[in-house]
Amino acid sequence: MLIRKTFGLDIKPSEITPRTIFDNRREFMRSAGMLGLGAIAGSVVGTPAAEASSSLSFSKSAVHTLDALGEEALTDPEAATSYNNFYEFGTGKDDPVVNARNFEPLPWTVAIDGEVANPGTYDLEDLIKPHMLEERVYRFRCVEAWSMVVPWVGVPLGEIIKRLEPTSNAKYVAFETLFDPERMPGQKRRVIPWPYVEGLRMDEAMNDLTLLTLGMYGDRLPNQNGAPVRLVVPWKYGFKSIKSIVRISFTEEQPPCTWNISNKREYGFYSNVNPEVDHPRWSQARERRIGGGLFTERIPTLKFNGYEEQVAGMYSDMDLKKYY
Ligand SMILES: Nc1nc2c(c(=O)[nH]1)N[C@H]1C(S)=C(S)[C@@H](COP(=O)(O)O)O[C@H]1N2
Ligand SMILES: [Mo]
Repeated sequence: MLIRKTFGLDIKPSEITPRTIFDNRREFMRSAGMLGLGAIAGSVVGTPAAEASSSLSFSKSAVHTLDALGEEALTDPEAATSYNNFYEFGTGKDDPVVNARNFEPLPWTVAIDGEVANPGTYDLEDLIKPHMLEERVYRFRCVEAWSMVVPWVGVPLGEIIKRLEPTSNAKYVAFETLFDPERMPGQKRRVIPWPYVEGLRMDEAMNDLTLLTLGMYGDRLPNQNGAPVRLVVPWKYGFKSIKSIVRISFTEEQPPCTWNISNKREYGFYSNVNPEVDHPRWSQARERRIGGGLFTERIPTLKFNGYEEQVAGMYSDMDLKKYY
């Protein structure tokens, strides 16, 4: 069950840090016995048009809590922002936080094209501004069997898609990461085909859980986590949650996906979290929450990462062993 709470709070981004938000939240969780208090900055000050694209500010904020998470602890933000997969900044888990340090994500535009009534190149702020920002605490499960629980901040992708008005031919949504080897030095080596691409079926893209994400822990996305805008698809393995998106295309055919192209046998298009279907080289039955130290016990992985109630209906007539 989803509980939606909305409220407006006017704090300037400079007045909050991820750490204080995190600590306040833990304090609140302890006292109220639940997850869900938080706010992302909302200050739309009369920014001159010429400067609008180098800042990101929003007038509204909201909190969206998944009560299914119960009292599961949030992952330490230190861990969630320093143990990353982001090959554009290196293949090691501790590479992105170092190599993305000088990446300047703003200004940022997103190209919208394909089977859609409102194509164009949108400034990120213009794409987001008409919508309500929400904070959502989601489990996030990498295909490599580590996981985390993160308060993301963003807009349900479906709301933006509705505004862009896809045509009746649009069956899929494709996403593309920035390709700029000078700014993303990992792209100087062809470890995977560049740019990183991903895709969702239209109903998956429209599902209320799918979040076009701009922040985490009450602040903007750190570069290593996919600044300034990424996808978070919590019932799928982490690689579907593509970072630093510069293009969203509406297509009739199933679009290519980076890991599926690179290794079809190991990574399918759907990639729903499924403890019953092992990766060819390891079990998917259990996972390790990051941030808990070396001896953290592995916990059972949940089907659809625990979001079965919200998403299983989309796959009811599909053999999930075949469509992995
Ligand atoms: N562009 C791009 N997006 C990406 C990746 C990447 O290498 N490049 N890695 C993916 C993988 S495998 C995971 S698990 C998540 C990791 O997100 P995090 O660093 O915020 O935990 O990002 C996904 N999105
Ligand atoms: Mo991953």
